Amino acid sequence: MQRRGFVAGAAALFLGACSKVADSSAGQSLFRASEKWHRGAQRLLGGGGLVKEYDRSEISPFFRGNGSQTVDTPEYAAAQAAGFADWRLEVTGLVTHPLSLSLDNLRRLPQRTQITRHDCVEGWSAIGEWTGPQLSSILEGAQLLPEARFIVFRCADTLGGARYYESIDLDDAFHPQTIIAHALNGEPLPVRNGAPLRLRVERQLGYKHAKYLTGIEAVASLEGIEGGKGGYWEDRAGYHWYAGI
Ligand SMILES: Nc1nc2c(c(=O)[nH]1)N[C@H]1C(S)=C(S)[C@@H](COP(=O)(O)O)O[C@H]1N2
Ligand SMILES: [Mo]
Repeated sequence: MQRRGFVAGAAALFLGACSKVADSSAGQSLFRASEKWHRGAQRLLGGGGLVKEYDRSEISPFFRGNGSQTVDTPEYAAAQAAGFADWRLEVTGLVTHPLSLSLDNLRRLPQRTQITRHDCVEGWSAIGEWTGPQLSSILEGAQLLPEARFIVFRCADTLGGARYYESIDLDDAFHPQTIIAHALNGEPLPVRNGAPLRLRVERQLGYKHAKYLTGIEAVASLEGIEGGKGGYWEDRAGYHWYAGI
């Protein structure tokens, strides 16, 4: 019953967020999606479970930035100057209801806050408190088509001339600790950490946590997307696509 209340609330928010969504069909599809979600969640909780969450006292005094530390375009500078008021997260690909979500839309979804440890392959770690909606709520609103198997994350920054991107499977996409974070340690995300939106996918290494998010795309296969290996570093340096910790 609690779940139903939550889903009804999420449906109302998405109806407000997206004019493409027709009232009754969206409501029904959210119920169906929630049942599917529940099966997935039970499987996950029975299997892998949650990664460790830390105490407030363990938060690192400074969460360093790594890789891109800003987005070097006039558009990003303008967006930053405007407090990211016009930033949109586009939800596209194999979904019934494409969405275009503002930061306000994302802040009004049910929020999850988690204090986790970030591990970078370059040999450093930091503990931070991240807040944002679960990716699962967003995907419930968009309603994945049955062919969807991966979620691709599109970023605003380029590194060495190529756009950063990442991807995860649906197990990680629907994991309770997978969130689209808009805040770090109770403040809007600093630019170096991916303002205004970044992925937290807590069972995997740092390079999977795409910063400067502009889009989420549901796809059936990673073939044909950029270098075809599912991520910026996977394409270039042979990093593993599944970077489980
Ligand atoms: N868009 C984008 N996302 C990115 C990167 C990047 O360069 N661009 N670097 C990755 C790497 S290797 C790490 S360790 C983390 C660093 O996150 P931080 O800058 O918040 O420390 O972001 C990841 N996500
Ligand atoms: Mo990293």
